Amino acid sequence: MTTRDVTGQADITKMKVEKDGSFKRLDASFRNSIAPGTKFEAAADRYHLYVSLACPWATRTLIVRKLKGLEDFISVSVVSPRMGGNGWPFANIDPFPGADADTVNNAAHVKDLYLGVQPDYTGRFTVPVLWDKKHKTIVNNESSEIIRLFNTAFNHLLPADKAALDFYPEELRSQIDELNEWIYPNINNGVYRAGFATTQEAYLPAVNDVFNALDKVEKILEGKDYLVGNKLTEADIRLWVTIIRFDPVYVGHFKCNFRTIRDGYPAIDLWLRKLYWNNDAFKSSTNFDHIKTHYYWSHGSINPTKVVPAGPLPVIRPL
Ligand SMILES: N[C@@H](CCC(=O)N[C@@H](CS)C(=O)NCC(=O)O)C(=O)O
Repeated sequence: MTTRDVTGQADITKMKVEKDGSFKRLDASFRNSIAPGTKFEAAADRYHLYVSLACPWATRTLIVRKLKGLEDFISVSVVSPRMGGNGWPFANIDPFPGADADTVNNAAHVKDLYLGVQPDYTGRFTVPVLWDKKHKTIVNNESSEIIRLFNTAFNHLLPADKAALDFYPEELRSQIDELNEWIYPNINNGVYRAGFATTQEAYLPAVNDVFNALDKVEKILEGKDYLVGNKLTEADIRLWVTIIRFDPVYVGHFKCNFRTIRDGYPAIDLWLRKLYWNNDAFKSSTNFDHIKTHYYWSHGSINPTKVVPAGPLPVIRPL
């Protein structure tokens, strides 16, 4: 552990923005793989996933864990959505409905996991965290890499039908990569660039990027169930976690209010609702109470009253 003052790293309201008022996301720090013959090998009951049900990046990992049938291989702890001065708390500190205590490390906050592994860690204390119970350390804290690990690393231990599921298939990789390349900066991270901007000059280009990219996605999804290759891929999963939060949070809290998804983007909205209502991996990984509470409660610089809006009603429309 450490005796350093880490409030600047843990408290989102003290997060530094760039001089021009724009938000730049730091790269994740723990980037290991799970592979045969390495320090981290696939095994049953060895790995643990720390998530927030509010966090879009963490939700990607939960969806892929469920789709691949990895529930018995990778246990999960859900933090409280109320991220405060010490970052994400576990339920023993903040018993929010649906939050868990940390039964693996007995941590009070997610920051304790990072500082326990690396006392001089200077990054942010983010979720998701993929934890190795054998070496008592962090394997990876970058969701885009964790979903690729889940996609293949446990295949030899899984039943054939689950092993065969491939959300990053060889033949579609270049198309998936190409989509990820503009969807990530303009939509996934674009909503944060708009919402965390502290000047009009930083906000305006960011919000324009979001809606220009949504216009592009709308065209791609017209008459289609999936973004690429007529099958579910990681490109859908990566985009979906942002779109499901759009009307409930990003329209209001992050000022992304040119249009809502439900009334402005019929093809995206249908794709969103079909995945939510027809595929339990998506629905069971979504908790609107955690989502709304987290953003409106935790970002004191954007919403100092912490009042959580009651709408939209319904939070997602039926099919
Ligand atoms: N690159 C990371 C980003 C994860 C991330 O930013 N998570 C947010 C929650 S949505 C977080 O934990 N933030 C805490 C903080 O910055 O203090 C990933 O995709 O896994």
